[in-house]
Amino acid sequence: MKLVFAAASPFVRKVHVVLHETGLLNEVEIVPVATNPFDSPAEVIAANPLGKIPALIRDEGPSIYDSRVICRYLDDHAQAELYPQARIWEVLTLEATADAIMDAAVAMVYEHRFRPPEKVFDGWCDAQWAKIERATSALNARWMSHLNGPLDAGQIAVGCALGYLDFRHAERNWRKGNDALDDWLAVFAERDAMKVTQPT
Ligand SMILES: N[C@@H](CCC(=O)N[C@@H](CS)C(=O)NCC(=O)O)C(=O)O
Repeated sequence: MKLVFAAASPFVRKVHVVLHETGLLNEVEIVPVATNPFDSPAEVIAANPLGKIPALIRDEGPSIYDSRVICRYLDDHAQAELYPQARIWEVLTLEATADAIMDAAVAMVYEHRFRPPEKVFDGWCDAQWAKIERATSALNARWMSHLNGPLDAGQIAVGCALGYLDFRHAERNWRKGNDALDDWLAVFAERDAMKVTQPT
């Protein structure tokens, strides 16, 4: 299998962490690419017509995307129980929450990176950040017992989403008012899989 990959992407990191945690890393060749909404290399489009990463090129069968599908596929392949049936709706909701944080955070980066400066809409970025604030606050208030439970794909996604906020939006300080989540990340970030996949 081949993983279409960029180290800065939080969605790719999620898959990369799952590869480490499930022991599947040696089964996957990493294919580094640079892609953006205006310019996707042919190898990315061949794996995902939407031009987005990650995509997993399988040895048998068509390529699969997006990160949620790939994580679930790898978990199934490794029988790793990162999507335990007993907690499946909570795990999927947690992963969806983390992915939405990533979507909003990446959109803020793109707003500055790809628009001419005079067309950057600060109010729109603030609205994206408001989504992130509501989501991190909900995680802090309602999800701590789940986050502190046995490892699952929802926790991995949250770890990668918060890591991306530190990487790209540190000045907005998601930690303010979210002490429990901050404490949780300090421990979770010490996992080997998180340490070796830090965004660059
Ligand atoms: N829902 C997708 C989101 C993937 C995504 O937005 N990836 C970004 C990189 S962080 C990308 O490929 N951007 C290029 C584009 O939007 O065309 C997933 O979970 O894989």
